[in-house]
Amino acid sequence: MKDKINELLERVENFRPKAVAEIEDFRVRILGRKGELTALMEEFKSVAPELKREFGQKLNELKRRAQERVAALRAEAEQAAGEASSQIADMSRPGSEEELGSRHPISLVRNQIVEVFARLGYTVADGPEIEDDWHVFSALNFPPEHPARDMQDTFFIGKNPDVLLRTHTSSIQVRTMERQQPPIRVICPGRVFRNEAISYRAHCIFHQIEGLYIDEGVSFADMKQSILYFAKEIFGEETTIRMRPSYFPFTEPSAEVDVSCNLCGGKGCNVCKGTGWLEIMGCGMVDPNVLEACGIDSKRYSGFAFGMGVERIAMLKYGVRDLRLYFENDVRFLRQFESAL
Ligand code: 2U9
Repeated sequence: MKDKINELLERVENFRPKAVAEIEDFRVRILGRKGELTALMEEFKSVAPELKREFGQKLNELKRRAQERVAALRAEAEQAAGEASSQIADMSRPGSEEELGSRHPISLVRNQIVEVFARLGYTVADGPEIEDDWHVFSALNFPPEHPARDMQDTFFIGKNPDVLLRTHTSSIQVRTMERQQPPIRVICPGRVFRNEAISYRAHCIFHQIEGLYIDEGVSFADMKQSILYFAKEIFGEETTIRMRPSYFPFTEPSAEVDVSCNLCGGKGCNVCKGTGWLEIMGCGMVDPNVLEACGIDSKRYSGFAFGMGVERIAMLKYGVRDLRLYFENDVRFLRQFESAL
């Protein structure tokens, strides 16, 4: 019996509940009517009279220690619960800090470009990413055999050759002209899709911004001045531009626009490959065939259009060497633009 008392005493002292409910279970198991201590009390009745005093004292001690332990554990649990609930109720506690996100560099640059043209009176127009042949190719004077119409360059949806992902945002301008007579001054930002191998300078999904200005008497000189203003606003006041003759089905004459390299000031470096110039966009006077296809009188009206890749502008502006970084969402890259407006 002595061993049983000692063993139970040890268990009482070492009892560490993992949950509040275990305290009551423990009390019932030891002190309850069918508990271990009650059983020992029963056993005590048949103890020899000369041992009764010693065992009686030991049993009383065990009972006292078990009751004290249960009371102490209950008090501890109540205090912990009180602290938790008072923490919730304390309205003066400082709140936990919310981590703020930041704009993606492509969004930042798109917004900057749109703002520059908004200052020149352009409004933003939008259109569908899934398009038809007319709005992406035919209305824009693409001949039937043009390579851009090929599966190699354009993503078609299913087997219907008239359902495709737009390869440029020009389809938005076509839709604008179909809806509205001049004067038209729109800026069209959006995602475009081309069946291209992904590399440091190309991606199958990228962002374009195109612009269109149509009115009576709009000239190539107007286009040059608008693009010079844009270049200075984006790359700095000291920036100069040059135009090189080019060809697009939808503009005639057409040109490619370079800005003076803002890294070397035009002297030549590895970014501008020693030329002092960086290509930023294409532009041209809207081909009369395109105006007519969209229901605009080409004898009365003329206009210019331009187009650029936002990733390319953002690469040149921020010195990013690999276009794939814009699509990987690595926070170590994105955090570098947190403070940009
Ligand atoms: C209409 C009429 C004319 C839009 C234009 C360009 C020149 C051009 C490229 C730049 C790099 C596309 O992202 S890129 O590959 N764009 O060079 N785009 S003129 O001309 C239009 C558009 C719509 C109705």
